[in-house]
Amino acid sequence: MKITDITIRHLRMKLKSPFTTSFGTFTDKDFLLLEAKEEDGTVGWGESVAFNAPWYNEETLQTNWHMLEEFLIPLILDKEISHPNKVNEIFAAIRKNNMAKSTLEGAVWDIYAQQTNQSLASALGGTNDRVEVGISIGIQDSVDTLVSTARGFINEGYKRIKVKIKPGWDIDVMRTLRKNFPDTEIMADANSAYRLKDIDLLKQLDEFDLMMIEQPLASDDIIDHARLQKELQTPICLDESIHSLEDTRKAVELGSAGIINIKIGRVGGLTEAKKIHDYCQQHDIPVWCGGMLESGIGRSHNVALTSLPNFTLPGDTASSSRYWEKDIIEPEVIADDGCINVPESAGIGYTVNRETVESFTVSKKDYS
Ligand code: OSB
Ligand code: MG
Repeated sequence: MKITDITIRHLRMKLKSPFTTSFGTFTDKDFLLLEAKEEDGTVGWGESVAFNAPWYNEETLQTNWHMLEEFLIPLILDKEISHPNKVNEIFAAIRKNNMAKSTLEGAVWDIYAQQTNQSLASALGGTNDRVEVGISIGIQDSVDTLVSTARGFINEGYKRIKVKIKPGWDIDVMRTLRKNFPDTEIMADANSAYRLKDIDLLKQLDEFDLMMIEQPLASDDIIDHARLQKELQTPICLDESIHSLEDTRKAVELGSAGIINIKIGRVGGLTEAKKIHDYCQQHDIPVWCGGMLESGIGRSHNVALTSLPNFTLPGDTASSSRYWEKDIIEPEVIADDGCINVPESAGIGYTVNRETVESFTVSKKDYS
């Protein structure tokens, strides 16, 4: 295939309610949407999960735009691409910038799935037609609010509750949550808010029978996580520290994690995400698909990826309506009783509503 035209748009969508992590609060979601057109007119979409500031990792919406415009798009435009799994080889000379790479690679996968008349899930080798999801709850103003918020999502059927923690919002919060919901699958995500010196505090979390604790230590660490895991009963799940299959192999060999969170953008695209999935499957490491407060495009890619067989733990891809008054795809992503049906039609299996996309567009630029 040959990509002849690309459009990048900066979209801003208002979140229904603010989302707070240990690194900051989101009220709006600013992100890049990439539209690519193949020679035969087929259109594919990719979403960048980079935020507008470098809190989660070093990439931002603007650095992604720069990388795409100056380096990545010129490597793809009007060049013959034999298969979407070759895109990250084409990008190999460019270091890191995984979220930028993933934005373009995702659109190429979408085009390929449509041209071969299969769902994106099937194109990736997915086998599950219904995937389980949980919900990620940000840091709240009070524990009472957290408990009532969690109760609402549990009643909606979400398969597990993930709670953001940070120093001062951790042990007592998790104790109260466990007391209120003795039979619910619960986990905590620290987004790198602790260090190895906090080991005695982190060990107290073992008491609450959590499914896992996600990324307790530094965002670039796999050494201290291995030391911590030896002292903890609760499995550690790595998010921020995993950027590639190689990172995964090293973390698994060191014993830094018992579970891996796969985010397509963080690892540079669907091809690398699938490789990590396959490696973890061979090594009995369960995986789940993380979320980045995506719009419908990113959400649809997450659903397709989650259809692979080793996604045995509920992901973070909740219903569109948990985040947005109106999403940019139709139908919206719907989790009913905590499960999403994987679309079977060709490509991402959802239709992009161009009018809605335009209404959220802050700026755009064409490349051809
Ligand atoms: O660490 O998984 C994370 C949101 C923003 C940045 C990082 C993370 C998150 C979430 C929310 O946990 C996941 C979602 O609902 O999309
Ligand atoms: Mg996380």
